[in-house]
Amino acid sequence: AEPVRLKDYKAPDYLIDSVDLNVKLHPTAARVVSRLSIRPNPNGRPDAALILDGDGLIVKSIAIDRAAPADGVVVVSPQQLALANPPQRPFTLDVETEVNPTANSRLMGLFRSGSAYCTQCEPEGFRRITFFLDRPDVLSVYTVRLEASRAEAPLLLANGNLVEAGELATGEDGVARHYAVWHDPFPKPSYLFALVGGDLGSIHDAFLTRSGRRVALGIYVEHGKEPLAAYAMDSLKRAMAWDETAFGREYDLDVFNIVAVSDFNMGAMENKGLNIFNDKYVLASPATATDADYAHIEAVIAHEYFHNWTGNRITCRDWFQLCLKEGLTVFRDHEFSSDMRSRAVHRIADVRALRAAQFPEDAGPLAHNVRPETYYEINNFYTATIYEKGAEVIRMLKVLIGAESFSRGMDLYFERYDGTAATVEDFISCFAEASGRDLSDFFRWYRQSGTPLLEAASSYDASAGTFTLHLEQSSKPTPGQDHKEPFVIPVALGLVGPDGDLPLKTETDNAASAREIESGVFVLSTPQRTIIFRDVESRPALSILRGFSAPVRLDYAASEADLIRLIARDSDSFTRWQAAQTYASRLLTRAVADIGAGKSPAEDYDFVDALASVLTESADPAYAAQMITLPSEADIARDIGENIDPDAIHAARFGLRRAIGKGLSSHLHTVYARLAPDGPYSPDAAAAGRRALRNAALDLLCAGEPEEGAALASRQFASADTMTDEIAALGALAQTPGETREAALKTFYRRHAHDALVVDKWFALQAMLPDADTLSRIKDLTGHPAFSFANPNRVRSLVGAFATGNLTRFNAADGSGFDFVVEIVLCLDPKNPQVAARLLSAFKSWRTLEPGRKALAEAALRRIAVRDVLSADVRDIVDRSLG
Ligand code: BAL
Ligand code: ZN
Repeated sequence: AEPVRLKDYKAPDYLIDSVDLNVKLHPTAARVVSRLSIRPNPNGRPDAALILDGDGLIVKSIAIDRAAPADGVVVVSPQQLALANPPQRPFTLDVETEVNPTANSRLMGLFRSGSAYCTQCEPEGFRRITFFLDRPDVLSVYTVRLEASRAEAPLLLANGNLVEAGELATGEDGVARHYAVWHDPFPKPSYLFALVGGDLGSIHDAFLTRSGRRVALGIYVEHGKEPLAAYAMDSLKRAMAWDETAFGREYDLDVFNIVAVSDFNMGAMENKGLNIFNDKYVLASPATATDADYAHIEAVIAHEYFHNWTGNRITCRDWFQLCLKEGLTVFRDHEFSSDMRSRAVHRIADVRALRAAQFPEDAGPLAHNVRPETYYEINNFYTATIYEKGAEVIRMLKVLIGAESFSRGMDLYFERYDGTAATVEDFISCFAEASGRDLSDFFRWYRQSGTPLLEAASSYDASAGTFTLHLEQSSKPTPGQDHKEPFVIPVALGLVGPDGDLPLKTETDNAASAREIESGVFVLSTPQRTIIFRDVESRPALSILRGFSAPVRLDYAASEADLIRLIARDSDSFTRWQAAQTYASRLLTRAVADIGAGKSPAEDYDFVDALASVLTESADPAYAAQMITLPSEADIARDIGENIDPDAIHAARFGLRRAIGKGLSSHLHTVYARLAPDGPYSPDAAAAGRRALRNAALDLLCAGEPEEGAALASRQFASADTMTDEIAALGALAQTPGETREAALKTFYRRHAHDALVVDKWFALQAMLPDADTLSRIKDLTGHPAFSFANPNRVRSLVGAFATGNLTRFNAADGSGFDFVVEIVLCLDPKNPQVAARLLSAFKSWRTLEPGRKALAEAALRRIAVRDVLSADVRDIVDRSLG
């Protein structure tokens, strides 16, 4: 097949002004009657054929201007409805189709989750409901009439506002039916269409917008789970209020509904006025959801709500512009969470996530631009690069042009592009105009893939009192891009003396350098740059990339004494944390080399002492928890970069955890006792921070003093009244194979067997055990009565957690981990290609492995590649992975 190319974009030849849908819900034969008001697009090609997209549709009837078309006028197949010579004036097209929601295992289009009917249309699911110009630049006003058995689906929801509802005469089958009509006045692309029918419980609230509009809020969940939606509702109201003050964005319909379902490919979906959610991002109680779950719920509820402006009111011209809505909306939800919680801690968590998910993507065969230029399967572009790097690029833009210009640019964007399908160029042009700056070089962040390497070198001249900093950027080739132009990299920095930040003075004092000095942000837009700081009285420690001002890899040979100074004195909370990570990474990299050479790694007391000071001096437990949490095994693998031996990495990390646990034993015990739960539960950031630090201390104690640690963990496991503490204790106990662990796992399952989201945690924890027999445990668990390949959350919790979260066992030296994941991908592909393809992308770093594992990973991928029948989703990932 040929890829879709950005350069081939053409405006649609026809527009669809309005869509009237009449949907009769039925488990196996839902009927969809669609009436489209179509007209030629004045910007399209005259007399062009009209080709509507379909996917697996059974056609029952067709009419043009309400009359049956003559033979040959319309050519239909399950995948397409074509009119070779459509009227060159406005006309209506009526099509009746039938679909089977129960058989829809792809969870795209109209499908069932439990007994409920729901939809997922982004990116190309609407064509699985009816024939349409299923592309984001065709905006239509939708009126949707839903009809269903009242017993089966007392609840009928669609986009927009409810216009009418009522009973229908009982039919010949004796079924009492009812209907509801929904109208969405805002023109929208088909990917934002949604409907829900079912028997669900709900909670309700209201929000008064700043201009006085009263919005009825509803969250719909499985009966009995209503109390678990309270935090989601609270998050929604906070998000609505925040978007008014932070971005001047007000909600625009009379209703905002959220429906939680348990079978969902994505996290959630921003359908206009009717968000549909994976229930994992809605349901929470202290006893079933961790603090991380609460934070995710708050972030995802906000994210989907924020799409109402960034995605829905202004949508994307084509799918190449996906980051226009996703990167921007992630940026907005990060800002929201930072305002709701600790900005410092949030930034660290966001950067950890970016490095864990996006950096490996950008460094491997699946690397792609933030704004891609070709694709075979758009489903595979809902990636960390589009989302997380897309958000980082916007954050960088704000750092570069300043908060005020950024805010003016956003206002301009909303004003100018409201009601349109826009491009990334449109977006960036608003900031160029608002700031008066030429952003054409900055645009390279959208056009070039790969993470740039920023190399910094410095020298200090005591007699001249100068500190010279040399910056250099380079970028390795990525698929399809051998040569890169220099990126525009804002480098936020400071010089730190023994007592804290030193004033910055540079040798040049023109207006540009004055601006840089004032902001602390030095822009590297060429391959190299040298900056000389003057009046520097003693050798400073360089604090570079403050706030993680650009998504780059940094190579700077800071001395260990400098790192210790930064850990103690850096005024920037991000670089202070980074100094501890850099120090740890250095020790770990050395330890991996030692282990590889058959030596035992040397201990480093200075680092342990520095962490001791953090524990005694830090006023913010959440921040201290981040400081004492070592880089993950995947972080270490990335820092090493090539010839990866995951077993050596695991051993090195375990060794350092043990050394810290031993060395800081008394500090950790003190912290653990001091932060014991007191008072009523609160999900807020302060209380969550105390739990985070206490559990980080427990983890290190278990490594340093296995017996004492296990005793603490057992007590915590028995008495925990929050899921955060319970699963942390279980995780701590699970570090040591044996009876205690197995008994705790059994107890946990018994306690929570009725709660699918908690059972997911139970599967995931076992999938990530580093033990040699983990794979056979996982294979057994696929036969567990609670396991199902049909539920994406379950597959992700067991197989996904194994493939992405268990570095040693997935990359086992005998290739068994690869073989297992390949087998699952092949078995899942015919049923749910999106979930299968996502699993397969766990192979994205296979080329960095040591030669033995690398060969086995390649052989496993080739076993997929040679298959004749694969979904487009899996074909695309496997071909690019091997490419
Ligand atoms: N648009 C897909 C789900 C999300 O990013 O909000
Ligand atoms: Zn989104």
